[in-house]
Amino acid sequence: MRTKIVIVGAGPAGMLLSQILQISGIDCLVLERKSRAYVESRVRAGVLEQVTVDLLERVGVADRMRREGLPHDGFNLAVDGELFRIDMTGLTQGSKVMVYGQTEVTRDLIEAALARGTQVVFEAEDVTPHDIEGAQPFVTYRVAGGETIRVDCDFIAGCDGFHGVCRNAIPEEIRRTFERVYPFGWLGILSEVPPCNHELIYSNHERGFALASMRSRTRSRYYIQCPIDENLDDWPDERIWDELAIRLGDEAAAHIVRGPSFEKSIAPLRSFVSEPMRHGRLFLAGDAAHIVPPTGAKGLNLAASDVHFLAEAMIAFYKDGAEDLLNDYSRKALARVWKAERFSWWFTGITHRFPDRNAFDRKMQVAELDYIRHSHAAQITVAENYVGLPLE
Ligand code: RFL
Ligand code: PHB
Repeated sequence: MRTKIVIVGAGPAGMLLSQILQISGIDCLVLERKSRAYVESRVRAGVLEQVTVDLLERVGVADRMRREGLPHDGFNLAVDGELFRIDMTGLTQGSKVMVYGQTEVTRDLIEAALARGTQVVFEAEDVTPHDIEGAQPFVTYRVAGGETIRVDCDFIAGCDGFHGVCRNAIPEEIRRTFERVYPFGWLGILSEVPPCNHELIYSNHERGFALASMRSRTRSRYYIQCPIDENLDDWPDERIWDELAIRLGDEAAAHIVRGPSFEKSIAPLRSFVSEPMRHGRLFLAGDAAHIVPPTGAKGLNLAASDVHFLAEAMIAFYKDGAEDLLNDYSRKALARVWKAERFSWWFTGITHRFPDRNAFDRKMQVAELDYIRHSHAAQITVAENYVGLPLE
């Protein structure tokens, strides 16, 4: 079997890439380890930058997002329960973000891909890239324990997330990794109740960070910082609601509507980058190459901007054989990745409680948030990063 590009992973990075290529007339095949139902039910990010929205528009997968997504032009920061607003749209040249769940983005992308006839193999086992340093790379996989299938291709796109196989196909002596693991996690819940505020609230509280987010006008997403080894059984819904009410403060708590959670999980926080993002005929995109802590809502958006750069490079290659964009992919993508890493690390640093920090450090956090509250210049910096830096 032969195709131009084998895409490993049917997450947002892989599915977006497949759709841009398909529309551009470039054959591709997507190989996904999990089932369609599993991929479509993973609950993750919720905030889309304009860059991501534009890409979804471009591949014709924006109808439901336009109908059901919530455009936001501001968000709130809180210190010990006192809120102040960052007017994203007023502080940038009119930029907004779109609140629309990653679960929905993935569903829309998979549905569109299948309708368009894109080949997506779910439950592909033992997916393995081969000969990435040569001119004729190929990928092998199996379905339901059957025979090994070989797919020859021009390029392999490693969109297989942090636990995928593609990153490790780059020889160890070429790869450099940079990492910070945070000594806490986020306990997140989804509940079918109206959000406590029409905009997000990121709260720094003595007891730890809290975030009030949403999926729709009737569905709330809340997070609280917790120890990484916390047992979910110790967090019945009532305890989570009580903690949210304290950490988000009286003003927000007055509007919290409690209800049963229908999803509850703890996510670890990590900053991670693997360089380079290209080796030979293998290109990495999204979580396969980098992870950010979720505080800046950048993970999914970085996956989308990587795909933008990679798709442009592949389209140029098939149009007139030009390799300069392919050669520049890693540099270009990493320049944006590192700036989002910096923002997510910084935002995590000023909003969370670190077990090894003392009362002085907390005073520094409060002073920094107070500075942001009263400085137009500081607010512009926060807003321009939050809405997403330009692609160049
Ligand atoms: P994904 O979404 O992880 O998709 C990778 C896909 O590759 C498949 N795969 C393989 N397929 C074939 N063979 C193999 N050997 C394979 N190994 C893996 C996987 O099954 C999967 O379908 O990566 P992608 O496409 O790069 O997208 C990135 C985003 O998903 C990610 O950045 C964000 O979701 C990160 N993230 C969050 N970002 C935010 O902006 N806000 C959030 O609130 C937020 N919450 C989260 C998150 C990531 C989490 N993870 C990864 C554990 C919460 C969690 C729990
Ligand atoms: C979410 O709604 O899941 C969400 C929103 C903002 C973040 C992280 C997660 O920074």
